[in-house]
Amino acid sequence: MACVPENPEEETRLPPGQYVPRGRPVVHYGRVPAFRPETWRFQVFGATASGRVHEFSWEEFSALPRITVVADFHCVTKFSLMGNEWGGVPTSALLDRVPPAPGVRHVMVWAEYGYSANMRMSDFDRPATLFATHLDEALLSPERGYPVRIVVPHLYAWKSVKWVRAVEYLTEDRRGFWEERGYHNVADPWKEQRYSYQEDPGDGPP
Ligand SMILES: Nc1nc2c(c(=O)[nH]1)N[C@H]1C(S)=C(S)[C@@H](COP(=O)(O)O)O[C@H]1N2
Ligand SMILES: [Mo]
Repeated sequence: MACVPENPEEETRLPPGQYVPRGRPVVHYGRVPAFRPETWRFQVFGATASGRVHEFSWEEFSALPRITVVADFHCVTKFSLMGNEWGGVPTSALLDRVPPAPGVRHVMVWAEYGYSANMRMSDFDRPATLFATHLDEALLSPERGYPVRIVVPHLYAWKSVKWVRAVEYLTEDRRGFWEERGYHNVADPWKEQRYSYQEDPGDGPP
């Protein structure tokens, strides 16, 4: 007997090669860091327009404008989490507060313990890309990135860095943690850009 999806529309929302798992897997490399609001800082460094490093305390970061985004989430290991409601600070608010220098085309997002992911400024700057503090109206749980993770819903989920501590503005592209270890520099799930051997010239640093 053919397996007919209950809601055919849900199926067209799945990028090629992805499936919806039973549970809601948590995935990361290494340990879950502790959050200490007094010492926590969010740094913006690299090619800022001012030439200076900008730091937000937890209080300052919490005062930034907020949005809600409903989006699906696609891990390169092929599971997708559908219809997540993320709440947090849009990347546009950060770009307004700390403008990049004119030549910035790429961004590196840094987490606790040195995990990182690079992305094009055009992906960072999308209206649905945000620094999420909430998932489905609750504070993020520690293992999902509390207090802040970036969510880049239109790229594979390794770009959605948990426990974000810094954003680096780049005038030249550089590979992050998984991009250095054989994963695709751009990571568009609709094009199945999983591995670096699939990259076309121009997709990544030389
Ligand atoms: N800091 C950090 N962020 C990370 C990772 C990681 O190892 N460290 N793993 C990524 C990967 S591969 C995925 S699939 C998602 C998983 O998010 P989830 O645990 O909320 O499902 O987090 C991403 N963000
Ligand atoms: Mo992943």
